[in-house]
Amino acid sequence: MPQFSASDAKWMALAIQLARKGRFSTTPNPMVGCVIVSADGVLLGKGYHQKAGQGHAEVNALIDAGFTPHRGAASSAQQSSEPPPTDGSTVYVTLEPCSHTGRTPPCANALIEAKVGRVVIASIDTNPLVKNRGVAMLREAGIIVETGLMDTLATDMNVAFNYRMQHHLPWVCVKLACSLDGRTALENGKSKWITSSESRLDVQQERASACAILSGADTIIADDPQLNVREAELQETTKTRFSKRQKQPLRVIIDGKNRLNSRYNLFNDGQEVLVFNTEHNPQLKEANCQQIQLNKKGDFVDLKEVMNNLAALQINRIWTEAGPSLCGALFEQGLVNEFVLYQAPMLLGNKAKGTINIHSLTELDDAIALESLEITQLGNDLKRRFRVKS
Ligand code: AOF
Ligand code: ZN
Repeated sequence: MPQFSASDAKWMALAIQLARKGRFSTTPNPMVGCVIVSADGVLLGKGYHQKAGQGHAEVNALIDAGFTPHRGAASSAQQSSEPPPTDGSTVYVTLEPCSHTGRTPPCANALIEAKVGRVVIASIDTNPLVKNRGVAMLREAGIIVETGLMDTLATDMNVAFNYRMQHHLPWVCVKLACSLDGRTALENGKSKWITSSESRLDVQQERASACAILSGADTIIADDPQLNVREAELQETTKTRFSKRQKQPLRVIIDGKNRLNSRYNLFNDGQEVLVFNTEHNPQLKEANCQQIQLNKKGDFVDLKEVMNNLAALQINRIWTEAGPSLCGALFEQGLVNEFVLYQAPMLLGNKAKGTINIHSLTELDDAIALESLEITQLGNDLKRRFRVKS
């Protein structure tokens, strides 16, 4: 493990901060930030990846430093007359520079062209097209490459992207809002707004960070929700304009018994919806949605197949807002990676509805174990984030 200095840590922390600016827009790509510093410690350029198909973080930072990469003959002329402004500089990048030609040319080549002297990388790219190849290309060109500075932070930031790359499955987060006695709604179905306005604004950020929002027919029938990101609400808390993102998260609805029809709100707002069922639903003829038929497993559409389909659509992070049956089935089938609980300080009593129906547990040893990651106070509510232990 290389020894990193305090100034290395300072620059990488800046690169991580920059990377996070892309959190609502990079999907299906990872978040990446990059900072370029001269040999005598002056900041030359910085950049981050904003959107798939647009410049990668390194290219944006090089341009900010006054060097335009990937210009072929023009670029050689630029380099032969005088050294590039990035000659001998150190590059701090949160993800291994790419080695492949995807939507854009390889960043490793851009850094070689720019004659940088040293590249410090936080985490290695889990994309099999890149993994360790970016490092090898840079080293072959004589550039000093050091890896692992703030690796955990950088890896966690892209946990959903990494999971899809490694397991060919999306990273599934289940959200629940409940009372102190673990209830979501009264027996008569009244559940709107048991949590504070702060929690509801926080949900907007979570939705905006997701590639897809998953729900079931039960929830659509009970609440007729829109399950979208409301730009004004997001802006209120993050000061980030959501419209910079190409599109809203894909709404994904499980309707195993074809109970939905085209009159529900989410089929009429012009944004994308994908419905998974087991037989084509003619009642959705007028709805703005795509239907995919899958096999049945128990009472449900086969949820593993749902996830396989979503991974094939390059969905990294799924935010689930669903009722107790779908949430329970996801847990029972081992498809949940993360759990976010908003808990409001009230008691709703025994007749109120529960949160997660899990039928299969009889022994304590079989309990689903969660690791607590974070506790935040939002108004009067507590938000808790857990990771499911694998
Ligand atoms: C980098 N810097 O800023 C990003 C990287 O299709 P493309 O060209 O956008 O490439 C996407 C892949 O490139 C993505 O899956 C990941 O492996 C890497 N992302 N790499 O050097 C960046 N966003
Ligand atoms: Zn790249």
